[in-house]
Amino acid sequence: MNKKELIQFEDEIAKLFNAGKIRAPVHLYKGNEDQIIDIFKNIKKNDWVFCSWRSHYQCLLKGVPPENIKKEILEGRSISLCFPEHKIFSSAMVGGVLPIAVGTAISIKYSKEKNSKVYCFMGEMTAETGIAHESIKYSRNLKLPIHFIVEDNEKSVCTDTREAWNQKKLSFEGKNDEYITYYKYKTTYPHAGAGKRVQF
Ligand SMILES: Cc1ncc(C[n+]2csc(CCOP(=O)(O)OP(=O)(O)O)c2C)c(N)n1
Repeated sequence: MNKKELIQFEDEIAKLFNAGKIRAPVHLYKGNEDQIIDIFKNIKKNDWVFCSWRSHYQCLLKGVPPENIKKEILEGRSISLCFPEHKIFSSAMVGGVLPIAVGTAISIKYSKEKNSKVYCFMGEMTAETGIAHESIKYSRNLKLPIHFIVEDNEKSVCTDTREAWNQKKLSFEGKNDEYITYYKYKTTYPHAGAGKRVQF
């Protein structure tokens, strides 16, 4: 799936949401297409992907058919999209998937099935939580087959993340190594919803 197709998918969901066809929260991406496409060049079919409430792009890039994703979203499940047959899982809890992702990486490390890796996406506010710090530290120290992606849109709902922590440079800002990819993007969508109707 290319950049244009990703944007088209989100724009269609935005229209459906604003028209009142989706009666549950949606969290849309915009402005990070180049970065996320680049990350998915390394993610294979057999790898595991863990996401937050914002996961439409990951599902599309993992190979879930767009019509299946749209169906789930229309049924109100955008916030926690899970497609086990495609090895992609999401949680609407801040930090919710992180220990599950780490546990999956532990299980790969100690099983005979060595041909898969875990990729775990999180926002920059999630990356500042204790559970993120512990998950990343543990994964590095035990050399687990996992890679964390920190996506920085500078906001936690409506709060400026750097202001909230009184911290000019965030904990993983600029990190790009075997265990972490950090990138910044500017979205044109609000935290949730699509600018009209009810916001969460
Ligand atoms: C345990 C928990 N606390 C609070 C929330 C409410 N909440 C939803 S998203 C969010 C902000 C997360 O910001 P960030 O990690 O930067 O991700 P973004 O939404 O910007 O992609 C918060 C506080 C939640 N979902 N779960």
